[in-house]
Amino acid sequence: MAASVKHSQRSASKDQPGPMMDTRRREFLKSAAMGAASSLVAGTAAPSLPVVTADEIPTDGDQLTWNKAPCRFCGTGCHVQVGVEGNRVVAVAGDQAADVNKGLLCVKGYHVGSVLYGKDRLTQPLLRKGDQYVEIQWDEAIDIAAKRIMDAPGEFAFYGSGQWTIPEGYAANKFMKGGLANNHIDPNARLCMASAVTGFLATYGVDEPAGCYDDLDACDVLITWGNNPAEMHPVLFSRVTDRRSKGDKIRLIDISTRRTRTSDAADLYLEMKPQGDVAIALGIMNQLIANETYNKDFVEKHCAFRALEDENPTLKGEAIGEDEFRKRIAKYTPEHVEALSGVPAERIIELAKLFADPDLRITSLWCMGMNQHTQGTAVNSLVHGVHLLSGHFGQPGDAPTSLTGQPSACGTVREVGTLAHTLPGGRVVANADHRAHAEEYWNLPAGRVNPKPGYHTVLMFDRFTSPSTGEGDIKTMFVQVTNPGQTLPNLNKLFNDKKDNDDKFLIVSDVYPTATTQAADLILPAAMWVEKNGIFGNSERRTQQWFKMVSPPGDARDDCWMTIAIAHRLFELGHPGMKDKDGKFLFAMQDDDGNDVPIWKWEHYYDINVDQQLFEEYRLFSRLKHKNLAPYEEYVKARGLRWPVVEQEDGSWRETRFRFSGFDDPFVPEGEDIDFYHSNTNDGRAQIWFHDYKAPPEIPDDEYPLWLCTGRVLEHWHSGTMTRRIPQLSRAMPTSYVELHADDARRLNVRQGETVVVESRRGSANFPVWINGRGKPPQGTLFVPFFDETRLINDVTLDALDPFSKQPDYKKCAARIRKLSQDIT
Ligand code: MGD
Ligand code: MGD
Ligand code: SF4
Ligand code: MOS
Repeated sequence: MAASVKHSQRSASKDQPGPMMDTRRREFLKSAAMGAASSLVAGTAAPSLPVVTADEIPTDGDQLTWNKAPCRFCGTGCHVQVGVEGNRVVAVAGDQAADVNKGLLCVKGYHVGSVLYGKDRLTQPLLRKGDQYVEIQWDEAIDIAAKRIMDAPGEFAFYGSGQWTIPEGYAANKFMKGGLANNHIDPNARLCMASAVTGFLATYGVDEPAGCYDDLDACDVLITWGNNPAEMHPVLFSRVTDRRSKGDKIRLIDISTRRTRTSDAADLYLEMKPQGDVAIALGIMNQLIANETYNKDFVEKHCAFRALEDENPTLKGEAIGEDEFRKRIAKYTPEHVEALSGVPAERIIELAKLFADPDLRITSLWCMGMNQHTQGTAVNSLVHGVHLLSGHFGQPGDAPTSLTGQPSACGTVREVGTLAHTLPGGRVVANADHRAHAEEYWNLPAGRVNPKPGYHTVLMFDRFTSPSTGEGDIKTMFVQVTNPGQTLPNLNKLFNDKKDNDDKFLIVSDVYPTATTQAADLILPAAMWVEKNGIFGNSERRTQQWFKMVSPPGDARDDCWMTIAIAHRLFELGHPGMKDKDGKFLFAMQDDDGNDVPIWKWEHYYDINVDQQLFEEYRLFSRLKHKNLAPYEEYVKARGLRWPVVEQEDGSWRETRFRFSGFDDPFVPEGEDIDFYHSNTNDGRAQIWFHDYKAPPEIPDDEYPLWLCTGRVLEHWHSGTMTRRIPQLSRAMPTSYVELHADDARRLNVRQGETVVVESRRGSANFPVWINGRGKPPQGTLFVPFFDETRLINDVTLDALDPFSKQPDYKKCAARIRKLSQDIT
């Protein structure tokens, strides 16, 4: 287990109490944050918020060097100050100069330094020989990977991550789409953000939120649509709840399928049935129209109405008139919505009244509840539609905001375009002009980039591990910074077969042994976080840079280097795609004096700043769709900048907080209040969509009578590989569990703490029971977090997809519970 990293124990800013007092308060906050979990069986904890106060950075005494970095964990994008002594991270403090967190951190951020120091870090490349792994040298490892690819370049797939840094994702994307002319590259964010992307594209014609975190400082009402920011974006959430202690009147409304810590902090908790969000959004629009309380002026000037085509529906849909919209929405009366969602009709009317009030500022937040959804594209579009129809858009505090979860799901996946159908800068492989631009910037012969989208995540694994037809045309896969062996849905279908299939070759780069490395043929040890240079892009379009501060352990190396080294080996083997138009290596780089630097040799990788060179090249793409980025050097100075970042007459660089709003966005023409300048209808308008409610893909029945929802907890990060190695976090939340309603427990005759089997039509796993725990699911519903590799809930989950985003629904399927040693109860 990890050696603990100290936190600086000095007093915080001037309005906080002195050192002694402050330390005690901090300890109190820390223990309050974690108390619930350690008492898994003992009951509930106080609903205090899991945020720890700022530390002042010690400037005297200690021999520490301090440097800034974004936190390794969530999409909030807090900045930390990292204290290094003798090639070791020994202290971490909240960064008071950072706009996002102003010195605050949650428990994960507070302990982030310890992620580096788990005792079982991978330090040497490992090759599978039968049942054994043997240590090999890097040259051999790179050679093996390159030769597998060379044998069948079109049958190779790259599975990446929203935890890739921007240069890592950019290099992987260029290697695949520009080098191999193979679009089989997709990231884990397909499991996470894909429906948010399709929702933005369908509505505004361009991806990513218009608003930013400043909305949380200005809103009067905050609505959370089935997300739990109190645990998943804690510092961000505290930005709102802190306003209450300053006397601000702010109304928090939590719409959710189970009671969470976010519900505990809310003024109003509305419990909905799974998929009820679609009906609720339709119900609000129904009332705005029926009562003529929508914002006629805003709609007339800035919006158009749209719906899916009757036959062969597409993401673009077709125009419908306002009359047609009125006709279709008429059926979603409050009573009908109550029947579909379980939320009382009068509450729907109340929500509609809030949106009808032009004097309120209303912000909506959502995350996985709306994205991991077979109607994910629909519900994302509908919630944007509620804001557009009511005109709650484009002023500080009035915003529909989709949160991202991973530290760089926006930066590396959406902006760099590492999805199977995208190119950097918000562009797509299917568009000839977009391909031509990519070929120009990459100096490639015309026609190199393949117009056909590659396989999305679920299909990629289907074609690799357990093809529904034939033997599957993906023969070799490279997995970087993600752990699909634990986190894909329906693992028995999509992953577990790999273990017995020697024909397929799995290359995995990770920092620790995981459920995925267990099935790997070649394991590559990676450098992580401040062991390398990096850039992340957070939820509010903020791009954040950091420098390498310590060396990685043993022979662990940067992911970006691995990609470039494999590309260079392919170049040596004569793969034509690894050359540009002039015959030069795809990733050829020079130093300031114009000398070639062999960056594919590890000993030369840090002779120059590879991140900077890749970023400057990538920056060209950012200007094509008004996602302008500043030069690398600007990010070195700042605690992140929100794009579009545009150069001013005095040579300074200005970020944008409110996109499409005339008062802030430099791309809105002078004198306009709002301009949707990437409108799908080419007329500056956003689309208000109509979608019908559809039932969830699997519904409890006699055989599997319970709803199963899965998700996360405060202390752990996804598959737990990092946080379970941090003793403080692991002690606080040692094991996964199943949350169960007390009445269900009584009926099923199971007790608090007893281990039960949770099973579905696809598989099963065992969990201890937690009744009246941190989250409280309603009767007939279970909740299981997925961080525990000893209890794989994804053997149970469903792989049903949204038809447009191809994102699976991890939030609802039919399940049952039985006692470990008994038949079905
Ligand atoms: P989850 O636990 O995945 O969290 O952040 P969230 O989305 O906030 O989602 C659980 C919620 O889904 C439940 O509260 C439930 O109400 C809702 N839900 C279930 N069914 C439905 C439905 O039909 N409709 C709607 N609208 N809601 C429904 C996820 C985010 O967290 C992500 S994506 C990542 S990548 C990060 N991961 C992460 C982590 O692993 N640990 C911690 N501590 N923080 C994290 N932050 C990020
Ligand atoms: P992580 O644990 O974040 O989970 O799923 P994953 O991305 O699979 O995996 C990151 C891996 O990278 C870890 O194994 C870590 O040890 C390793 N790592 C850390 N730093 C580095 C580095 O610098 N280099 C390399 N090479 N490796 C590194 C997340 C996925 O899970 C997401 S994003 C979502 S939204 C889904 N949510 C979800 C859910 O809500 N419910 C259920 N049941 N399953 C889910 N799965 C999905
Ligand atoms: Fe890190 Fe997210 Fe916690 Fe901030 S809120 S400290 S980014 S885990
Ligand atoms: Mo969750 S991409 O991975 O934002």
